[in-house]
Amino acid sequence: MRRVVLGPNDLFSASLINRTGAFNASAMTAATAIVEQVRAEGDAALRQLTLKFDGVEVEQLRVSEEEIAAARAAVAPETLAALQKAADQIREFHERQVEQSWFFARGDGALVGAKITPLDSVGIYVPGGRALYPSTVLMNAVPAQVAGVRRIVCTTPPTKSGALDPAILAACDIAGVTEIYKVGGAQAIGALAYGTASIAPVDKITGPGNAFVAAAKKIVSGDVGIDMIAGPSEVCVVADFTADPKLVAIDLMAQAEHDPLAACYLVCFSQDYADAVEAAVQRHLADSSRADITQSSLDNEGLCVVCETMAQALEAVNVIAPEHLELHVADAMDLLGAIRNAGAIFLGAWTPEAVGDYVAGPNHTLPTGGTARWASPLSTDDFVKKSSIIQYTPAALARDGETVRTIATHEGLWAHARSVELRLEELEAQGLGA
Ligand code: HSO
Ligand code: ZN
Repeated sequence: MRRVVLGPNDLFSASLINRTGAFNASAMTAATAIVEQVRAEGDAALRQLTLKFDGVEVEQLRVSEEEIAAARAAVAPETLAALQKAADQIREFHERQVEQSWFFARGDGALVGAKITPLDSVGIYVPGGRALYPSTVLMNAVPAQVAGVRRIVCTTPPTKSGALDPAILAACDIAGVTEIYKVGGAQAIGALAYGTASIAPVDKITGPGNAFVAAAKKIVSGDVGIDMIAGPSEVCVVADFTADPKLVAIDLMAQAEHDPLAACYLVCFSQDYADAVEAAVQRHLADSSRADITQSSLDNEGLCVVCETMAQALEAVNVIAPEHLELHVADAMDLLGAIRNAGAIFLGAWTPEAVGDYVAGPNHTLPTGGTARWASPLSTDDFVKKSSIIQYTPAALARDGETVRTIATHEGLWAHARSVELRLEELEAQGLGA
C-alpha cells in the first residue's frame, strides 16, 4: 500500500488519492455504436452481439419457467436458505424506507402535497464474469418490489454454454423478478431502454456493470431513468490502537479481492501500526483463494494514511468520501456526528463490511469514487416517482390571485394573469367575491 504520513499540522488533500473518475471516452464511443445497433436492429442485434462478445448463439432470449425451476433445484439448499434469509432482512430494512403520499391543508382552503407512485417497470442489470453476485440481484430487486414496481426485468450475460448461473436465477426467483433475459453488456442496456421484439422497454435501469455498461447507461439516461454509475468498490478503515491488526487486514482484503481496481484506504495513527496491518495482510494472503486480485488491488490502489489526531483522521475520511467506512475504534458511535461523506458506515470491531454486503439489510449498492459527497445508497426512493398535488378553493384563489397576476404581468404572460382574473370575475358575478 502507498503510505502518506501526516505531520501534526498537515491536512489530508484530495490530490493524494488516485481516482480515475467515471469518464471513459473510448467506452462511450463503443457503447454508442452498440446502443444504436440495438435500437435499429432489435433482437437480431442482440443475438449478433451476444455471439461476438459472449461467444454463444442464443435463440430464446427469455429464460423459461422450466429453466428457473431447474436452477432452483441445482442450487445447494443451504445457499437457497441463505439467500432467502438475506432477502427477508433486506426486505425488512427497505420496508422502513417507503414514503407515503402526503397532503398539507394550508388553512386558506388550498391543499398541496405529493403523490408517490411506483415506477411501472424497471430493468436490473446483473453482471457476469468475475462479479457474478446473486446478492446484487437481491439488493436491486427487493427494493423495487417493496416500492411496488410490478414489472421487474433482469438481464445478465449468458456463459459460453448459453446457460445462466443457477444461483442468479434462484435469487431472481426469491426476489420477485418477473422476466429474465440472457443478454449482457451495452446491448442489454440498449434493449432495456428502447425495447426489441422480445424485450419491452423499461422506465428505469439499475445495477452495476463494466465500463461499457456504465457508458451505455449514461447514453440512454434521459430517455429512461438510471441509478448511479458504479465505479470500483472501495473501503476505508479507521483503526485506533484498540483495533486488532489481523481484523483490519482481513477487512481491507475483503474489498481488495473484488477487483484489481478496488481501492482500500487504511487510516491509522502510527507507522508501526500500519506495518502490523501490512504484515497481517501477508499472512492472510497465503490462505486466500483470490490472492492475485487482492495483492494487485492493495499494491496499486491501496493507500495508508498515518495521522496524529482523530480530527485529522476524520477529515481524511470526509475527503476520501468512501463507499464503505469501517470505524475500528473504541467508541465508534461517538464519531458518527463528524462523518459527513460515506456511503455506508460500519461501527465497531464486530461489524465487518461483509455483513452489509449480504445480510444486515441496508443496500450494498452505494456511491463510489467520492460521489458519497452528494449521493446516497440505492433505496426504495429509486423505484418511485412523485407527483405534486395542488387543489384550490374560491377563497384560496381569491387570496393568491393578486400574487399570480403581479408575477405573470412582470413575466409578460398575459394568459397566466387572465386565467386567474377570469375566475375571480366569475366569483364577483355570483356575489361570492372577496
Ligand atoms: N462489496 C460489494 C458488494 C458485494 N460484496 C457483493 C459481495 N458481493 C460492493 O459494494
Ligand atoms: Zn463485497
